Amino acid sequence: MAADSTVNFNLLHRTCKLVVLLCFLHISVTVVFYVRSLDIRFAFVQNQQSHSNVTQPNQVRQFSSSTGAKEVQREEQRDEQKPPEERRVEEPQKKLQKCPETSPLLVGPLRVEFNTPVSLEQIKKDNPNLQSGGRYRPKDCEALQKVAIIIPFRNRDEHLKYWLYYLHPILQRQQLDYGVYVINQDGEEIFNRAKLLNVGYTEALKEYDYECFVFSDVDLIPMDDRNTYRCFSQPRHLSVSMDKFGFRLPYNQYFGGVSSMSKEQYLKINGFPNNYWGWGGEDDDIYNRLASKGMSISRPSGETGKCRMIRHDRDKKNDPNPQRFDRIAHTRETMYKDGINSLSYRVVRVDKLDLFTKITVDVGKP
Ligand SMILES: *[C@@H]1O[C@H](CO)[C@@H](O)[C@H](O)[C@H]1NC(C)=O
Ligand SMILES: [Mn+2]
Repeated sequence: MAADSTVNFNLLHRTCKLVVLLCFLHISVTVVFYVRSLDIRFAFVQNQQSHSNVTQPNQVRQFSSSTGAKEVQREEQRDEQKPPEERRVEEPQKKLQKCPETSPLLVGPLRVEFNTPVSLEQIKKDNPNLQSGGRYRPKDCEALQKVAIIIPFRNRDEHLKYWLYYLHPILQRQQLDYGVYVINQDGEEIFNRAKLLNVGYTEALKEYDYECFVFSDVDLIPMDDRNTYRCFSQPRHLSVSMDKFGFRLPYNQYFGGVSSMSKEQYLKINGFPNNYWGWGGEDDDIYNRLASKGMSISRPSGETGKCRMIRHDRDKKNDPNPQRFDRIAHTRETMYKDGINSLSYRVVRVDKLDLFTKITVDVGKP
C-alpha cells in the first residue's frame, strides 16, 4: 500500500515536472517571438520613419499644431529692412546692387486652379523677360541666389503647361536668377524620379554656376509667392501643405514634392539614390541621407507652404516599387556607393525652348 502510493506519487511528480517544463518551454518560445516582433516593429519605426504610409490618416499628426518634431524648423519670412535704393541714373554693365532679402514684388496668397486650359503661346506673351531655355535674372538688382529648378518628367505636357503658367511669374517676383530644366526620361522603361533629379543637377551645372537646386514635381503649384524657391541654411522642404493631404504634412519626415538644396548640402549626402525604380520611397531615402548627415529640414509655415497638386491617375510604368521599404531601411549603408558618384546616363537630346530647357535622357533600366 505504502509502496504503491510512493510509485503513484513519483509518477505524479514526474508528470507535473514535465508539464511545468512544457509550460516553461511554451512561454519561452512565446516570449522570444514576441520580443522579436517588437524589435522588428521598433526597427521599422526607426528606419522607416513611422510610416505614415501605413498608419491611418487620422493618426498622422497635424502639421499646424505646435508640437512639431525637433527636426521641423519653421522659418517665417520676415520683412527685412530694404537697403536704400539708389535712384541715380543707371550705368549699364555696372555692378548691380544685391536684391533685398525679401522681394518687394511679392503679393502673398494666389488663386490656383486647373479648369481653364493654358497655351504656351500665351505664357510666352505673359513673360516677355524670359530668355531662351527658360532663364531669367532680375534687371534691377543682383539676385541673391542662382537657382536651377529641376523637374523630373515624362508625358505630362498638360501639367507642365500649368506649372510654367503659374511658376514663371512667381519666380520672377521672387527676384531669382533661375533656369528651368525639365528632365525627360526617354523610352518606356519604368520611371526613376531620383535618378532624373541627379541628372538635372549635373546637366544644369554644365550650363551655369548654379548654387541652389530646387527639385519639383511637375504637378505641384505653390499657392503663395512668399514660399521662395531658393536655398536655406538647411535643406528645405517647400510643399508642406498640399491640398492632396488636406493641407497638412502627411508625416514629419516627408520630403517629397518640392524641395531645395544648396550644392554643398546636396554633395554632403552624395546626391540622390539611383536605384529606386517606380513609385515611392526615394524621397524617404533622401530624408534618411540628410538625417544621417546631421542636417535638419527647414520649412515654410503651413500657411505660406500651401500648394495644389494637379489631379491625375497613376502613370504607366510607375507602379509602386515593392523594394522601397527594404531600400529605405538601408540608406545609411548604401548612400556612399549609390548617388551622384555612381550616376551614369546618356543625354539623348537637349532642346532650348522658350519657357524651359528640355533634356531628354536615357537612364537605363533596373
Ligand atoms: C510615402 O508616401 C509619400 C506621400 O505619398 C511618398 O512621397 C513616399 O515616397 C512614400 N514612401 C514609401 C516608402 O512608400
Ligand atoms: Mn502627382
